[in-house]
Amino acid sequence: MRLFIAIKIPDNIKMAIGSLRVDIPGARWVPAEQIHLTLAFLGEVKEVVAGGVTEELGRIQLPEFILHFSGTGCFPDRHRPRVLWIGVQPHPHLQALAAMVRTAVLACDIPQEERPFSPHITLVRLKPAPSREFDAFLDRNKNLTFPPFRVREFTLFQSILTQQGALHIPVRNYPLAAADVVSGL
Ligand code: 2AM
Repeated sequence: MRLFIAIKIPDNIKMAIGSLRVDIPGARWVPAEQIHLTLAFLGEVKEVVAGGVTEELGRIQLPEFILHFSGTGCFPDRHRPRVLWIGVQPHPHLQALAAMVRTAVLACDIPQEERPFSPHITLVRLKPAPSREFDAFLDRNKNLTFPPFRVREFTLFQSILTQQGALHIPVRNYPLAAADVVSGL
């Protein structure tokens, strides 16, 4: 099974993000209902390994925290855009969560990329050819903000690839501790 670990985004923010959709040549927009914040991508794993991941993730202990999304940007850069994203303001608990998830995944012998965790919300995947529409979108949305939201859990997802695109199915939610909430502001 193909797995990844992510933070779900509340419906009101997914709708607000979904409403940004405009015509950009070569762009494939992530369907609004699929928008998420990826913590780790596992790829194809055997069912027995998936069982181990489920167990390791269950050991993670971290308090709830508040996240803010703002602005837009692209990977690898504005001149060769492959991914257009919405920015996530840094938060120590988010970094800690990503690090703990990474440790849990590595403990199950699933390789992870070396590059540092760079939190983002993928909005568009596109051919690396900037266009007037693409530039206009980035300029128009560079100061975009969304209501903050409290992260209460993270989720192990299965991704099923179909001819209509990927289906993301939550396998298990892992609650964070409802302790003192640190806003990170
Ligand atoms: P991203 O869009 O946040 O960058 C589910 O498929 C998620 O896993 C995607 O949204 C993507 O995260 C990440 N992902 C998919 N394929 C990947 C790959 N080959 N390498 C790394 N991350 C991948």
